[in-house]
Amino acid sequence: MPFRACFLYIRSMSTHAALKEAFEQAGQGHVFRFWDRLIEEEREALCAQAAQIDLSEIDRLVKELVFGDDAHGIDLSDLEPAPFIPLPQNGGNDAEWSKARQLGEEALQAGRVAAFVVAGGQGTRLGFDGPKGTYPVTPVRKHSLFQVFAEKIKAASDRYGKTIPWFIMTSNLNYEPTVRFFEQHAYFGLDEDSVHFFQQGLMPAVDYDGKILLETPGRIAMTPDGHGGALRALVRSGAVAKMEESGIDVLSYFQVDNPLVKCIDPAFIGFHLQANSEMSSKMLPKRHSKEKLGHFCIQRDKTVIVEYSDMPDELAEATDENGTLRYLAGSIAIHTMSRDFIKRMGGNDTATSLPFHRADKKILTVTDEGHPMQPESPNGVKFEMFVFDALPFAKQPVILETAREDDFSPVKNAEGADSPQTCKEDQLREFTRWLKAAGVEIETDGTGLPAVTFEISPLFADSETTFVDAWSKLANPPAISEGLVIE
Ligand code: UD2
Repeated sequence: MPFRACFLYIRSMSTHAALKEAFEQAGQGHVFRFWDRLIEEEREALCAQAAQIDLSEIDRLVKELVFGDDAHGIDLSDLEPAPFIPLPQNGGNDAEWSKARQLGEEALQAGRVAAFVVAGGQGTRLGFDGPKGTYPVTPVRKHSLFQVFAEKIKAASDRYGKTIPWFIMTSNLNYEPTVRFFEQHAYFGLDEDSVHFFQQGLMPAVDYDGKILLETPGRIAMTPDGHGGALRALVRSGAVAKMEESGIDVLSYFQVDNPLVKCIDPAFIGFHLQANSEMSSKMLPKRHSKEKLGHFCIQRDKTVIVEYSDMPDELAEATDENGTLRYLAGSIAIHTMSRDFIKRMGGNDTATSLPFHRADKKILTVTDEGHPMQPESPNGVKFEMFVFDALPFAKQPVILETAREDDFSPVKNAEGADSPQTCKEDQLREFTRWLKAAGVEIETDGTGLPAVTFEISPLFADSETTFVDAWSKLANPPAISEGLVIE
């Protein structure tokens, strides 16, 4: 045997022996059951995966979340609806909003803010093959979600005179194609050095007997650890250190599926800073009790979000004397976080570690003979952390109302609610409102949907105010017609 092969062989045998022993003691020795038929590289890779797994954590999670009485492990005691700061048009104080906006703008001009998108999910519901951020979402040009965000971030950077760095969390499922997509599109006009990709952590999936699943005879089924893994990953990837070096202390967090999001919202940043908050979140009134948005609640003086699927019907459906939902405030997963909070939450202190949630999934695995097996119904459990579980740890959390039509229309499902069709229509309604605000007459149906499909580039305008201003400066404003792109 050549020297290197011999060295690798001896090393993998000794690593293997130690790992196998530890896995056997933890009742997970089956992970190595195909060892004899693996080639050297596969053995190395399997050992590398196995070495990442915290067996005592898996043992605890299996006991709590797979076998536990309350398998979802959610504490629903003492919940009350959470208060929020309303929009000016809904009773909020105009002067306070202006002051907050100004404070946020000052922070942006001082270069204190970075953008952050979580894009490590699989997007299985949409049935789109590829990283979700590459989904062609705009009505005319079919620009990708990533391009929309990139252009909004560029527009804000130009407006405030400071480059806004952008952190992008991917996972083992989509890191390479995501980076390639940005390279192919020349970073959508952003400075390449201001875009930072990193991967989130992984957790092994287990079957209903609590046994770690193999994806192939030589590979453990490892899956992303949920968007809550962002806090650890921001620290471990060096993103927090980068923020420190460049004087950034505020992170604007959003999800990859929502092209309407104000990636950078000065008023939101301002309210967060003014309150000395560590983590702030946007809310909007739920359309109905079953809308798939987490519920903002207060639980024993702490602000918490209870995911819609965990909220008991009698609470979700409860109404006040006016017939309004008691738990009206829905979370649209837009947050502002302070850098030091991320550092504290993403470190190794178990006192600040986020809980794991159980997700029952169809997990590709192998038969006893080692043949691939794609299950037709859920065959196991993934463990995921949710970023909003950081809220109860945050000092002075602010919950701020936002207008749905200006901030939220996600692409989640192939059809029906939150689909490409509803999202396209919501983009068109927003563009139309901006045109009307600029005094342009445009025919719409009763829902504000225009008869023609057109598009406004975020580089032309990214809000009603910026649109009205930019439009007023056009020497020859175009007629609004099918396929028009205002850029
Ligand atoms: C989320 C919220 C829901 C509501 C809704 C608004 C949870 C559990 N629920 O529901 O309350 O706010 O959004 O749209 O968050 N992701 C990762 N890594 C992972 C898993 C997910 O980066 O391991 C990203 C994913 O790429 C996406 C975001 O997190 O950008 C949301 O993921 P989702 O589609 O699973 O969340 P959803 O729609 O169930």
